[in-house]
Amino acid sequence: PEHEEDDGLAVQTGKPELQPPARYQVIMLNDDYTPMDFVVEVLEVFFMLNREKATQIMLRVHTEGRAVCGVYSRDIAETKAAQVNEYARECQHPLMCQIEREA
Ligand code: TYC
Repeated sequence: PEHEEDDGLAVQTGKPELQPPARYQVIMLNDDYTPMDFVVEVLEVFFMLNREKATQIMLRVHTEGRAVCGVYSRDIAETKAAQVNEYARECQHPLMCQIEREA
């Protein structure tokens, strides 16, 4: 027939073409200058964490150098990291977030 149904598999590889959207971790990095209270506030406001969870993550960043604040679609992760970095800069703190694609 002239028209075949799309079976959802790529021609070359035979693998499914529709992948679930990739997930991205927003990772907060330690520094020597940003006040702990400021980091906790950022985690509460931008990642919707309660005081207890925000404090746990802040302390993990402080002791281990970095920690995951949340996992999102690429757009949301990029936006959250940019918002944190912009807000920290406005407040003249070196606090930084970056994003990493999950394996
Ligand atoms: N290390 C900082 C201090 O001693 C606190 C801090 C925690 C900074 C977490 C950044 O992402 C961070 N004041």
